[in-house]
Amino acid sequence: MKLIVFGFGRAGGRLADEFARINKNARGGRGIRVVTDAFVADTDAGDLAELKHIKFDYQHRVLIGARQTSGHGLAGNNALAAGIARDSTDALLDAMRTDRTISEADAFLVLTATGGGTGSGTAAIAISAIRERYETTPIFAMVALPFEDELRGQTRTARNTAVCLKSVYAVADAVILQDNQRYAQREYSLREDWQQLNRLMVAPFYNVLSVGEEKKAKFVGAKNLDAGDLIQILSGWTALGKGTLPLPRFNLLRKAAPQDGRGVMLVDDAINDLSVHCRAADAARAAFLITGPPGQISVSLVKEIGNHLRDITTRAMIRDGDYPRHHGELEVVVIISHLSDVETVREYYQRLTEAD
Ligand SMILES: Nc1nc2c(ncn2[C@@H]2O[C@H](COP(=O)(O)OP(=O)(O)OP(=O)(O)O)[C@@H](O)[C@H]2O)c(=O)[nH]1
Ligand SMILES: [Mg+2]
Repeated sequence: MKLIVFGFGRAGGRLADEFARINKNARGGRGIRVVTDAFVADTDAGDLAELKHIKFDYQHRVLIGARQTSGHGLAGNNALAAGIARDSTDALLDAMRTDRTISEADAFLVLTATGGGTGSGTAAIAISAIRERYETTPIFAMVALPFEDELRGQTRTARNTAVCLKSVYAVADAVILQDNQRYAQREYSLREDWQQLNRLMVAPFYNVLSVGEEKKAKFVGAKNLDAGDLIQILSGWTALGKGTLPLPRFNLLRKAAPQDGRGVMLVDDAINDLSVHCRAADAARAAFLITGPPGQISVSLVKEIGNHLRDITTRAMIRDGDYPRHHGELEVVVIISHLSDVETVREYYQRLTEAD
């Protein structure tokens, strides 16, 4: 699957930059493209300048609201951002107009944090504008939710988050939730290290986007997971997680034992790793991709993974694929989508009604 990514605000811009980076890896290491083009819009000129992989021109790094903020950001004012976004939709669409790669992309991915001003206020308006122009291309959003300590006594962050979630959910085909707090819980240092945090958030996409783009027969598995499958699965509130299992060297030579529990372990690891706290049983759709050295992906392993995921999602329609690529480890990425309930989202909405 090939994406056009569009990041808004500081976090959105850095996440877009990270997608641009994995695309460079995919091109260099695999000879395929997973991102056709990457754009960023921000009210903060300094943050735009800091990005490393997004093309360095004003069409790919779009400064918006310069008149209102003189390039210094909005310090969390998401209402002002919405106004700026409405005035800037032409500039945003113009940035893409000259882009010949748009027609090659399978979907848009809009990226933002929910807690700030610029990204949280801009994302939904941008999605609507993109939708009007490119009617048939799916538009997915991926949003970074704030750390817990940002919510203490700071009602603006919580409020921005609720407003952003509501507005983006209303217009995007799917909203992938990435809770910063989930990552900080696992490793506190991620609270300080943005680059590492963003790498972890984007990492599950590398194989998931690559698998459907592989042309060489030896890298094509028994069952593909391509753009069509992903578009069918991605819908509404969505979470994803990655489970890995290192393979001892000697294991590579051995035939994998049938249904030996590794599939269950991989799925449980991925579910523990989900990008937002939610219940797999609330998902109406799900997908998994198993990546690993060819000899290690047996029919029985794929079956074991599928059965376990079916057990824990109970009612989800499941798409799956295998990708004979990795060396040295097995990786399973699980996507659970069309979630009927996400506790974290519910809590933000509740805070909003309480505050009013
Ligand atoms: N995952 C992730 N979260 C980030 C990053 N930078 C900031 N955040 C989070 O994003 C929220 C703030 O959003 P920003 O993206 O900085 O804000 P903005 O959209 O630029 O808006 P203003 O600067 O307020 O106009 C906070 O909850 C931060 O914890 C990042 O690089 N990655
Ligand atoms: Mg900013």
